[in-house]
Amino acid sequence: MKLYTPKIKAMPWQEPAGTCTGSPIWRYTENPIIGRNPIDHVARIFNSAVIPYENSFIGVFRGEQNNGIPYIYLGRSKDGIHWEFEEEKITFVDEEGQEFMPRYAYDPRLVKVEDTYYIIWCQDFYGASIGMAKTQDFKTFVRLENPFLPFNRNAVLFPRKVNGNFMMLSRPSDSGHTPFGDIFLSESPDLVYWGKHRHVMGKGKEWWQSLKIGGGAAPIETNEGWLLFYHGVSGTCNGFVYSIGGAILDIDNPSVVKYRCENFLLTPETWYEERGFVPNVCFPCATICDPEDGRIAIYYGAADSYVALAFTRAEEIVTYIKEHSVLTEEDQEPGRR
Ligand code: BMA
Repeated sequence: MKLYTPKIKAMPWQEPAGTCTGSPIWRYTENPIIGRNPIDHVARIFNSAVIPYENSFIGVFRGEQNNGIPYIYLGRSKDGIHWEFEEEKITFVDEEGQEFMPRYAYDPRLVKVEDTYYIIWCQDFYGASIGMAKTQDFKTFVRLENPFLPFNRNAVLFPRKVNGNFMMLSRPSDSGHTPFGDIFLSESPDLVYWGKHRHVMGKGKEWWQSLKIGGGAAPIETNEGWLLFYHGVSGTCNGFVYSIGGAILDIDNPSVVKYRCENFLLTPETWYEERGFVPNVCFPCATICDPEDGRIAIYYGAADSYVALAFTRAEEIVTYIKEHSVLTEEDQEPGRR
């Protein structure tokens, strides 16, 4: 099993305390790693993304301010577990360097492609849609054109170009608490013009992902294909339940799903996942991988209130996804036109 991810010096890690039940993913015993009121005027941090940076870690965090408006905050950590946040939200600028803030910003992903870091989030663009910015030094954050028309959420950039183009997953939606949603793929030569839109996968027959799905962490390149941790939602009589699912996409044609696990990999069952501002939410947004030994740390938002960590090993999780793979015809085709 090979992971084609950048070499790292260290990563957050804990061996499983007991045997895993179900999938080979285990939670960090000190979860949640970010608790309530982490910054003076921010009530909750959740659904956030991190990346190794200069021998330590840096991240973009969804901070729900006391007035209820979400913005993105920068955080730094030596170990990927204990985080220090900047007091002020990230200031985005336009190409001329003038301040250019979205009205709100939530669920950021953070992906490095070549020598640039990209932040992709959900914002108001006449309704919920995708915003994007780039940085090389985590001091200046230049906003890019909005990649998609409204309404859209859960955009996830691939960590490298495929067939010469940037690739992005997204989930077209409505402007509210969308009761539907499939994952689509779009390509761009320049991060301005997006096209060649293809369907990747739809909601599943399985109850835990039967309402909608959405991209989670940036896909991880492996010798089996792109390993994708995504979220799957079921609509219960008492509201939505968000679980973590796993799939492997074709390396050269990521709109083709090679394997898709019929079981959830992680579903709300601890107090910090079941209890909070929105109960029963496990929302993956980032991973840190060690290509030397296949360790993977998964960062996920819990109950729209906390950030939590879970761990797995590439070999074990890929084997599990393959052994429990159930594909629909739609999953296997490159997408209708
Ligand atoms: C989705 C997004 C996420 C959130 C989830 C559960 O629509 O808004 O930010 O975690 O709902 O509330």
